[in-house]
Amino acid sequence: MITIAVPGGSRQEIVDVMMAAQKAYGDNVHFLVFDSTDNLAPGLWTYQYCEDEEESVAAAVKAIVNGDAQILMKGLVQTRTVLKEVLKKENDLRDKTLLSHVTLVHLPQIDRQIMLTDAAMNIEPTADQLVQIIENAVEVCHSIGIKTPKVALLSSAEKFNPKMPSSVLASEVMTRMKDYKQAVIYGPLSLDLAISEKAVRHKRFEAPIAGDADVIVVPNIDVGNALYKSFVIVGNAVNGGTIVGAKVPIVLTSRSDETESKLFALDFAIKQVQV
Ligand code: COD
Repeated sequence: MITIAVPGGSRQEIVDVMMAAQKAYGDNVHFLVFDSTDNLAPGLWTYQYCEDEEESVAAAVKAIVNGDAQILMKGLVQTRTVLKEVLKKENDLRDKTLLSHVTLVHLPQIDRQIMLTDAAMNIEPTADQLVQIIENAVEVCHSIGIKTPKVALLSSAEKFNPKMPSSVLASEVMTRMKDYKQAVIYGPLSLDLAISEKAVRHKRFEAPIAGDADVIVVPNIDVGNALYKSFVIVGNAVNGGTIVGAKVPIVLTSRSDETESKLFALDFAIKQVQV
């Protein structure tokens, strides 16, 4: 059985997710809810009263540290509060040097799943940090069965432009990862050439990644966040976001995500735990 600690979990939109998860997984999942109110049906989950958001987050992270839960899922609390608690040295939850955000995106219009990183944690990564972000995402790909993922370094154009920061960043990452064997890394690449085979045909583009990227690596959080939200709002995508590189996966959903997206994110985290 997998136990999931949920700070701010007794709010209706989170209750909906937990009920959907119990329908999908039955007794294989159990929730520990930390909140100031309890509107849950008794027996379905374990509730612990907490005075406020900070206390809920601290108690949920403590449940992870003590080994009482294997996944942390953000309820209706601030993302920053969760991330800051997870990063506290005394909690010793860092597994890799850098924690990062990986979103599994189901894009119905091209009938594909891709990963997007980092749309929610690292604000302006350096080239060295981007290498770690890529390694974290590749590890996730391996854990869900993608053996040699294709990793596209996003920019606005495929041609190197020394005046364009994302282009320079992509080129620096390419240099650092030239001997990397666990994935195909390629950039700079524009979004269309990374994920659209139609655009590739149209532009007669040829490269190790040509419309078939498994992972989109963004140069900074603003690009990632805008892409995450536009995939959902205009692309009808279902997104599942997790923080990786910690000792347990952390499910980070956005308040505006539908129940389906939140459940998709939880399912993505469960797959990572079941390796
Ligand atoms: N991985 C590992 N350690 C880290 C990371 C990381 N990604 N980020 C910071 N640390 C370590 C630092 O090395 C340091 O030891 C300590 O944590 C504190 O570092 P600060 O002072 O730079 O970090 P904070 O606490 O001010 O901020 C860390 C956040 C992750 C909260 C910050 O980067 C942030 O606000 N990110 C965006 C979160 C957000 O708002 N997302 C929602 C939009 S989708």
